[in-house]
Amino acid sequence: MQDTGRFDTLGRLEDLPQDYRDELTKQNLVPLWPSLRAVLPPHVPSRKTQTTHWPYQPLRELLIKAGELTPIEKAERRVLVLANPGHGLDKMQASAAMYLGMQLLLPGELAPAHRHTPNAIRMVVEGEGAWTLVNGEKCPMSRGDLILTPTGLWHEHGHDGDQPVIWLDVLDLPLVYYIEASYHEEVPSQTVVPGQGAKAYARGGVAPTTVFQRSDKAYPMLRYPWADAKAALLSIAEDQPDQACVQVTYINPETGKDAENILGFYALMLRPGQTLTLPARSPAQVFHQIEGSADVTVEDQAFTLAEADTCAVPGYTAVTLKNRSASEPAFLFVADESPLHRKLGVYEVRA
Ligand code: 1HN
Repeated sequence: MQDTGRFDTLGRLEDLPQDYRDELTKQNLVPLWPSLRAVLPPHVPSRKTQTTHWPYQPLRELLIKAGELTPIEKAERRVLVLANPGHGLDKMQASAAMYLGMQLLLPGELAPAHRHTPNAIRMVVEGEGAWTLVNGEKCPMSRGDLILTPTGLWHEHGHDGDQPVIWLDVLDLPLVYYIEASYHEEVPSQTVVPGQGAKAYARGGVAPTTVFQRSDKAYPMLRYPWADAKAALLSIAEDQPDQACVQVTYINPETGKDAENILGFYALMLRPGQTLTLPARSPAQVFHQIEGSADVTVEDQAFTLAEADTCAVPGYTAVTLKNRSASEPAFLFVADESPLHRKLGVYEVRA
């Protein structure tokens, strides 16, 4: 046989004498070679994340039921976690780095103030009258609004309306927990301070300035109203009729960088009848249907994202989205692990 310099079949654990293996264990040692191919598979990583679809209607029914079964005082945050079965439901992971939860706040309820090391965002799914207070800034919640609660910022949720309010929480909790950096702190309450980033940065190309100083806040903008993101998508689509991917990134308006450090957030518009294939990229992604509906194809799986449905897709996987309407645009919110992959130098797009 010709020597290729390749070692195709590595030794197994069972190939080693039992007394040798026992001695390794006693010394807290393990041989690498039986596991080498598992941790470094050829060309494509192994992924626990499975393509998973969470239709909104059954989830909503169970969440409303949770509102009857569990008072807010017994929950602090009344959330049903969207758990990816590939990771095991008890791990509360949508992907390696992303946590997803659907949270219910009933009229008059208060989810008390705290802060934690994981970064979070809220994508508002239904209801009016709720608000999140983030480091003193009162952020009203309406369908499609994105609200940041980045690492270390105090936040609490309240509700002055008369119908249930539901939102999607996206956190980098699995990653922060994995690196053993996840903890929280409590505070009795926050004082409301005037001023809103959503107003201060509402016009493109100008930034608030005080005696020639720009804001030095790490997170100058906390609420991204859906009306503004949608208007941006519609005007991009109108201005560039040939452009296939009509997408915006939620950014820190002072730095132009991603709004948070670990996960990326985007809004995507599908033109009427459009089919869009997103190339395989290294980060896992989450899609949430804000308006309209889309057929989703991921490898050999196909399903429909109806309004308010959510799905997770593993990294290194192409995704095809088809707007089911021939007359109306469809809008999706996307969360992914791109900022993390880029910072770590492992970000890839595969042709
Ligand atoms: C959290 O703080 C919230 O503040 C929601 O609404 C979900 C999941 C895990 C850890 C912290 C919130 C959370 C969370």
